[in-house]
This record gives sequence, C-alpha cells and structure tokens, in this order.
Amino acid sequence: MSILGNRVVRVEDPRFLTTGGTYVEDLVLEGAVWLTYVRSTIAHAHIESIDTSDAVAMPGVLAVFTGEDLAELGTAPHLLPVFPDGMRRPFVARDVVRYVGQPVVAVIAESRALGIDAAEQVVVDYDPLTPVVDPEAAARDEVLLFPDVGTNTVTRFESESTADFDDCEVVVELRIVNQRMTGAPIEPRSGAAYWTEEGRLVHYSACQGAHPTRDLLAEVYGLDRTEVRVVVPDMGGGFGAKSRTYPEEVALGFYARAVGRPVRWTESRTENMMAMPHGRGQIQRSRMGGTRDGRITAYELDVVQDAGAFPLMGAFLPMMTQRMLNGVYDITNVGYRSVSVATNTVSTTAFRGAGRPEAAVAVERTLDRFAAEIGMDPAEVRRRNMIPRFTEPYTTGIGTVYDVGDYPEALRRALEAVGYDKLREEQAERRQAGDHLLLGIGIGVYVEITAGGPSSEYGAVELGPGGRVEVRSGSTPYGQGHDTTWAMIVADRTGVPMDHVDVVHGDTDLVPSGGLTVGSRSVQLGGSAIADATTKLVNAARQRAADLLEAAVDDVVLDAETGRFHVVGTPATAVDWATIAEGPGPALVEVSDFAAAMPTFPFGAHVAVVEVDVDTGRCRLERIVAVDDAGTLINPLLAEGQVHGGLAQGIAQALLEEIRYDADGNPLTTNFADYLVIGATELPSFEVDHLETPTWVNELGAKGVGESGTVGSIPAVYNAVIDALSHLGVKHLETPLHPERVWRAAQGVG
Ligand code: MCN
Repeated sequence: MSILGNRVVRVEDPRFLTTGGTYVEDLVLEGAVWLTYVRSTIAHAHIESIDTSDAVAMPGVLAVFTGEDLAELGTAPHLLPVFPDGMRRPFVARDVVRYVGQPVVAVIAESRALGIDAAEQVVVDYDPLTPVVDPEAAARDEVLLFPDVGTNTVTRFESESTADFDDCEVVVELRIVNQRMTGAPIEPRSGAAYWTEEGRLVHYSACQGAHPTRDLLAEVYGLDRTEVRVVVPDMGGGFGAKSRTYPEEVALGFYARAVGRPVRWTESRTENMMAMPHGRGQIQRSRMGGTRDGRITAYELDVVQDAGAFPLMGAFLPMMTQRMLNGVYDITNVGYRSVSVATNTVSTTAFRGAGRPEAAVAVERTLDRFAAEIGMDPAEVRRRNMIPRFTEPYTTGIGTVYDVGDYPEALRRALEAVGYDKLREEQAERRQAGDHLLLGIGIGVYVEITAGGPSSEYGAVELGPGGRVEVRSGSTPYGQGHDTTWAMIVADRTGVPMDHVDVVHGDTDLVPSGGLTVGSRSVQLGGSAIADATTKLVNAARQRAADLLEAAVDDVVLDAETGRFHVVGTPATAVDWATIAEGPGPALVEVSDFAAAMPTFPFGAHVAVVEVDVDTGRCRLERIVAVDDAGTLINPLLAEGQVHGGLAQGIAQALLEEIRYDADGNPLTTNFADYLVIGATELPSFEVDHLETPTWVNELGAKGVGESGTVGSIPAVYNAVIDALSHLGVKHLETPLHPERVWRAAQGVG
C-alpha cells in the first residue's frame, strides 16, 4: 500500500517542538556586527541634509553610511524589465524619500542596542513634497513620484476585447477594495553576510528562495554565481512577502565588505509592519450583466493596483487577476483593464493568493450583487453559469486554459455539508422574529492558478551508506512541511523508510539550482522533480541489483513495500538498498529538472455562516465549510494544515486586517495593537473536505494547495456579511467588515 495519501505527521515537528529551529538570528557568526537603519519619517520629501556626526562619534559604532556612500551599488534591479527604469529603488535613499520607512542612513554597530541608540542620534532634514497615497489619485498623475519618468503608471494589462452590455436586461456595478494586508510572519525579515578570504560572499537569509537571492546578489555585486553562497536556515513564515530579498538586506554584503566583519540584520516588528512590502492594494470596478432568469452574459473589471513607491511583484499581480477573471463561470463576453501606479507608500508584493483572491472576490461578490438584483438565490445563479465538469483543457472567456475541474460538484458538496436550505429557513425565521442577531450565508466558489510563474524545479536523490537516501530540493520551505512531503514521495517509490530519507534544501552550495516557493508550486514542480529523480534511481538500482543477483535486469523488480529487489517470482533471494549502496561502482545519484507543460488550477467551494449583531455591528464567523480540490493529495494532513492557514488569512481580510495610511502617507498600523492579526478566538473550527480531481499536468496528479484557503474564504465571508444585512437594504460594503462599518450600514448612518 502506498504511503501517499496518508495523514503522516510532520517529520520536522519533533525538532521544532523540542530543541527548536535555527533561524538566521540564531546563527553564531564570530565577530558579527549589527546593521540598523534610520528610516524616513515622512512619505515624500527632499533630503536637505543628513548629520551623522554624533552617531559616528559613539563608541562601538563602526560606520555610518548614507545613500551617497552606497552609490557604487547603483539601484536595486527591477523584478521585471517592463517597469520604468527611472523607478528603480536605491539601496539607501538619495536626494528624495518616497515612503515612510524608506532607509535613509545605515548604522553598523557592535550590538543591536548600540545601533538603535546611534540611529537615534542621526539628524535628517527634510523638505516635504506633496505626497500621493491614494492609488486612484496617483493614476491621475497630478503628483508625480518620479518626475523624470513623467507618470506614476508602472504598467498596464488589458484584454484584447471589451465586454458588450447592450443586450443585458440587468447590469450591476460595484467598487471593491482589496485592502492592503501584511503577511505578519512570526519571523520578520532577517539576514547576515560576510566575505570569505577567497572573496566569496556568504549570505544567510530568511527568504522564500535561496537561488533567486543568490542570482540577485551576483547581479548587484558583479560576481559570478559560484562566488555567492546563500543559505536559508529554518524560517518563520513568509506568505509571499519574502519572495524577494529587498535592498535593505541585499546591501549587507556592502556593509560587511566596508567594515571587514560579518554584518547581521533583523528588523523589528514595527519595521516589518511599516517597511516589509504589503499585499493586495487593488481597487476594482466590476460590471456584470445578464438576463432576469439568471444567465450572466457580460462581465468586466477595471483595476487600479497600488504598486507602492518602487514597483515590485505587486505591480505585476493584476496580470494574475486578469488570468483568473472568469472564475468558475462560462462567460465569453468579458473585458479587463488594469493600471498599476506608484504611490508614497511601501511597495506591494505577493501575499497568499497574489492576484487570484482579487479575481475571486470580484466575480463572486459581483455575482451575489447580480443575484440580489434579480431576486434569485445566489447558489442557483452560480449553478446556472458554471463551467460544467471537464477533464480536457478548457479555455475561458478571458483566454486562460484550465486543466481539469468539477466546480458543480464542489459547490454541491459544500452546500450539502453546511445544510444550505435549512440555514436559509433559519435566516428567514430570525428576520421574521426581528432577532438582533442576523444570520448571513455566503458562498465563494473559486478556481485559482498554481505554478503560474516559472514552470520548472530541481530535484535530486542520492543513495548513501546504509541505504539512506538524500534528497536535494530546489524548493525552499518556510512552514509547508516539505521534508515530510519529499520523504513520502521517496519512500513510496523506493520502499526506503521515511526516517532513512534526509532532505537538503536552502543552500546554494549543496543544491545547484532552484526557484521560489511561491504560487503553491512546490509539490507539483519540486515534488514531481523528486518523484522523477527517484524513479530514475530505482532504475539505476535495478541494474545494480541485477548484477548482484546475476539476473537479467528486465527480470528484476523492486518490492516497494519492503524496499528489496528480487527476480520476478523468487522474492526469497533479494538485495536491499543498503547492499546496493555498497556498490560496486560510484554512488547512485539521479537528477531531474522537472518542467510542467502548464500551470494547474485548484478549485473549491467555501460556504460561510456569520452572525451579525445589528446593535453593535459585530460579525461572528459561526461556521466555514471548505471543499477544496488540489488534485491528488500527497499528505491530506499537511494539505489541511495549509487550508487552515489560508482560511485564517482569508477570513482576516474579510473581517479584520487592514494596513492603513493617513492622507499624508503616515502608516497607522505599525504593530499588533493597530493591525488586528486574526487569532483563534475569532475563528470557528474549520469544516474541511477535499475533492481529488487529479491533474494530467504532472505524474503525481497534484495541484497546489498552499493558497487555496485564502482564495475561497474571502468572498465566502464577505458575501455572508452582506447577505446578513441585505434585507435592510444593504447592497455592498468595503472590507474589512469591522463592527463600525457594519453597524453604520445596519443602522443606515453614513
Ligand atoms: N500538499 C499535498 N498535496 C498536494 C499539494 C500540497 O499534500 N497536491 C501539501 C504538501 O504537504 C506540501 C504543502 O501541501 O508540503 C504545500 O504545498 P504547495 O501547495 O505545493 O505549496 P508550496 O509548498 O509551494 O508553498 C507555497 C505556499 C504559498 S505561495 C504561501 S504564500 C504560503 C503557503 O504555501 N505561505 C506559508 N503556506 C504557508 N505555510 C506556512 N506555515 N507559512 C507560510 O508563510
């Protein structure tokens, strides 16, 4: 029996739960000194002068650097070549600051405490410029962040056609704000760097991909990739925000060279909230039209994406929103336009779901509005417009090709599990009785795209002494449980017990290549690479077993239950992996750079049940049923864990969390008192179920699951709250649906 598909507990956990992980901050680096940044306190200004003399004079301060000192590094490379060159970010600000939190001065000191004290002695004189914080205002180009570029527009994405609403009987329009969020990883950004005597740069980083960081450092420092070693030790979460190693950290090598010592940096929580790039920040205008009997015939979306001060991944994400525009619906008459604009706020980047939750929110929320307008049950409108089950590639109205899907079944299961009809009855009864606790039921059916970016990943397996197998993976985990997952794949194909499998990742000297752990791509690409390499290892081992058994290789089989090779029909005479490892011949090593033909499209249906107190505006999520399909599951326990985390972050977006700035660009949410990170007390027990529709895109049949929980839950909870208030005439609200906003709507006060 295969181990795949079993609820195997994580092999990582005994270590995490006992001796603890080793994070960048835990590394012992002899002679290391600390980097502290003086950060801009103003959103948009000319730097008139910087006085570092008092800081420099402090005992224990090794050096103080301004942007001028770092001029030789130039500006940070753009993520994408389409971004205007004039919008590149300096490592430390020069002449102009463009967001609160931008590094202005770097202090290198013997201790962290000393660095903080010295940074406070630095005096920066600013001459304020008008800030532009609202992306819709920025799109008007009245205030420019980069006058030389001549526009705040970073990039645009548009569909070839526009939607035609002429024949629609009913048209609804919404303005939807996907507010700024932060990933709030337990471990903030953290890095350390030093130069070896041979001139190699060694850089430790809490980042979502060792190799992309290596390549970035090689580019910035003009080094060959072999001259850079990046190590990602244990890591306390990333949620997309650590998919790029940012200029603050990239410059560590510069400081280390300048002071001739290892330099380390771990930002504070406030710095993390203020200066680690945020997620979302997408304003949408949606328009949906159709017939009074529930057929949707036209749909379009206009997007303004807040890119923040210097464009990063966030500026690109409207492209992902465009690709997922249709959601699960068969609508051919569609249109899409987006503009990504620079504002005087910290940059935006990926955050769990990265452009796909935005698409799901738009279509699911607008569909609910359409259903309300025609007076039809929203579940019924969904059924009438859904793409039917398909197993061959399906091209949507916007032109995206999906792999496999069974959306009607996901919805059917979720509605059945939640007891939809009974809930509707209860809702009607409560309304009739004038209950102050209103019941709301919301549906979010979604399809999302995983491995939507670079489509290949590295994996290698090596047979070692005693029959142990070492896996070398190009993926960098930060909470997903890859060690367990990879060990299961190897165990399944070889019969080698999981505890005889050692997994190596996150070190560019030990693993030659690798990509980012983003877009829920690791299992389908990295897992497939390891599966592929393992199959090759079995074949190579079979040859060696044949020699040892003095048999023809075609007659030798592996019993994957016991991990022993034998001649067909004579299992009593067998050789095990340990014997094969002894040789003769060199160690058996197999490598795979697995490339997928296309991304995969996980899907699901979430149903949320909320109770809204009409007197206080408080929304309590009572239940959430999540039916998710990530194809064949390697480990349902871990996949469920991923869904749980995703649900929490999606629910948080609907109800609680929001990064806010005032009109001058001052961040208002710089700690966990202001930014309401969701906790267990705000969450019910999740009711999760899985469909498993294998994809044909990879041999494992696996799609990604790391972000699905977020994509489905935001619209489900969002729709549930509006549904609770709908009989009071409330048609739409913005998220997060915090008590004041809900109370005002319920009471009809503006
Ligand atoms: N899995 C499975 N079967 C599948 C797919 C996945 O059993 N068909 C399980 C595997 O155990 C695997 C895990 O789910 O280890 C996640 O796999 P996958 O969906 O391939 O996602 P990635 O490993 O590429 O993780 C990336 C994804 C993203 S993009 C974000 S953001 C995210 C997330 O994972 N951030 C996280 N999960 C997180 N979990 C933690 N703890 N912390 C974060 O910051």
